[in-house]
Amino acid sequence: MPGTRVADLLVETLVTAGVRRIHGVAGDSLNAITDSIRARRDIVWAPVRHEESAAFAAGAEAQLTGRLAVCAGSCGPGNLHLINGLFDAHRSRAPVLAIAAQIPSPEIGSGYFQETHPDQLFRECSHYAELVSQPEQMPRVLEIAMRTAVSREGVAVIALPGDVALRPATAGPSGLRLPELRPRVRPSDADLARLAELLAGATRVTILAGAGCAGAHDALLSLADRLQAPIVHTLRGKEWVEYSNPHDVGMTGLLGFSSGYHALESADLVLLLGTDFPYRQFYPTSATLVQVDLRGEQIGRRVPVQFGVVGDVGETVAALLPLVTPKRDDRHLRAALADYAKAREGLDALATEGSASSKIHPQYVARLLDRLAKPDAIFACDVGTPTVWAARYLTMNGQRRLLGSFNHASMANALPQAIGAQLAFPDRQVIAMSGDGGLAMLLGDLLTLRQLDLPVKIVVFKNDSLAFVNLEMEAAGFVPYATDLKNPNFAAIATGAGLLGLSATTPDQVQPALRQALDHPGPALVEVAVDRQEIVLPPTLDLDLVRKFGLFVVRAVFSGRGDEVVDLAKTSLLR
Ligand SMILES: Cc1cc2nc3c(=O)[nH]c(=O)nc-3n(C[C@H](O)[C@H](O)[C@H](O)COP(=O)(O)OP(=O)(O)OC[C@H]3O[C@@H](n4cnc5c(N)ncnc54)[C@H](O)[C@@H]3O)c2cc1C
Ligand SMILES: Cc1ncc(C[n+]2csc(CCOP(=O)(O)OP(=O)(O)O)c2C)c(N)n1
Ligand SMILES: [Mg+2]
Repeated sequence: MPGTRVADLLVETLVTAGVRRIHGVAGDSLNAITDSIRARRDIVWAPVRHEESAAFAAGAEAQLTGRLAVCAGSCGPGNLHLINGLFDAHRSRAPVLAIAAQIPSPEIGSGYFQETHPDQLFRECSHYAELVSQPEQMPRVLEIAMRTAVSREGVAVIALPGDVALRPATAGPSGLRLPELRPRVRPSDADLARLAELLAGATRVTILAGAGCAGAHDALLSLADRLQAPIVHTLRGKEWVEYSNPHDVGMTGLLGFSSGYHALESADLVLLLGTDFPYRQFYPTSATLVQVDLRGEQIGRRVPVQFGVVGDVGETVAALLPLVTPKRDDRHLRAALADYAKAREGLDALATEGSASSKIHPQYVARLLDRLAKPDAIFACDVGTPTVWAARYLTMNGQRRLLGSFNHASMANALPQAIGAQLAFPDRQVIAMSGDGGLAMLLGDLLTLRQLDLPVKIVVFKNDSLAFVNLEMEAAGFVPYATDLKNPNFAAIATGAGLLGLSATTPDQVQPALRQALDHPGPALVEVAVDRQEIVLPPTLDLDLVRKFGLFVVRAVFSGRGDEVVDLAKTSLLR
């Protein structure tokens, strides 16, 4: 491409690799890139109002499509704003390329206006972060970054000074095609035989299934069937594991069900499949632990395991199945399923409309949303109590998707993730479950919905507080402080921003408002005044014990005293 600029080469390389948009906020140091995009029809600039939203949107796009997504920020503060969303993408293993424009190259190192060092700044939230200091590095450095993001599943960053982007390219495009298919990774025959032997020697096997089970639903169920094993899932495993699953006994963890916890605790062997479940307190204390993970470095990371194998869940289970002797005794499975039915009943009892004068239960809002949403809806839930309601009341079905900031746990993720989701899937229903704190944090990007004409639906759980933090404070024995929110009328703000803005303040208004919003062809926001006192505790116990146990768990988890949780569980409070 003689006569083209480095920026043109960059854009051409992205397009060839299948990239169709760059999320970002324009800026002087990005001029060459935006100008290059302006002249083309096969890629667009997707403008947001805060670069953090751009990174979250790219992360969402990458998680939903499994393909490389791209975001960009101008030099200094512009790309610095990307950082939180990039951490989220990286920890979610989303292949994202961030283009961090840099100050003019002759000024680097002088403490110049807006000077930062993106190649150093983003090191912690990326697999690769390099400065392009001369045209001769392009397109090679860009291609290395893209390949790294895709094959190592995470973030890669290139820092590109505005002046270098404007200089003539010295090479043509290489026609890079990104690897799309995963290699088939399965353990050795000897490892599979050992795995089968351990399974054969156990009488009560429970499977803990995580995000690594994506695409392995059938294999997972066949294995569980053969082992008469209940399947407990993690939050990131929910969308891949829970649906059409007669072995499902719920989630474990702080927001999980007591049945999930018990199914793990009462097993004599727990098989960890594609999970990096972080809370050590919730791993069983006496069972043999056996782990399958695509990445060797993940094995035994949370708790010591007796045996671990490197492999893709689907491939490993398929190769293992012929070696597994079917188990006949189904007592462990039956007990776990009965436990789960009880826990589920307890949760469902909380998701009711209540009397006309009662406050709106947030669980009811989530349950209604679940019922009213389309079979292939994409949900994004904010960190805070919306994560709890999503985990407990959304039903996945193999088509629906659930995004959150599950590993990084940043607030304000839902709206920008919904933006990325709707751009990638214009014809699907996209629903953000936002906290009032979370929505306010990146409120500016409400404007993006009109700017880009994205029919995203936002449901705001308006509890006038940072409720999740409130709960943490109470649980840890603090007097709640600094958690009250003086909220605006979000529906009016939405209306002012050109959205359909609705509010529900009594239980009977919730259903009509949600229906109207979901049926609306454009973007819509429904603020629901939910009860802020709603307790986020494991159900199935009488109220007093729920309080005691729930608060105790919260306290123990957040203070790291997990052994006490286990001790408490041993006294059978959970039963
Ligand atoms: C407020 C809040 C509360 C939360 N409470 C809970 C809770 O109570 N319970 C809960 O479960 N989570 C909870 N979470 C989420 C939690 O923090 C973790 O994000 C989640 O548990 C991780 O799930 P995972 O282990 O399945 O996914 P990841 O952490 O993403 O781990 C996936 C693992 O699978 C491996 N892998 C990927 N692909 C494959 C493959 N094809 N084959 C084999 N291995 C593969 C990866 O290498 C990795 O080790 C909460 C989050 C928030 C924000
Ligand atoms: C960026 C960021 N800041 C602070 C926190 C700590 N934090 C976790 S949940 C939460 C409250 C969220 O409030 P809101 O969005 O209103 O949801 P609620 O729990 O009230 O439903 C806070 C402050 C965080 N996780 N991320
Ligand atoms: Mg709130």
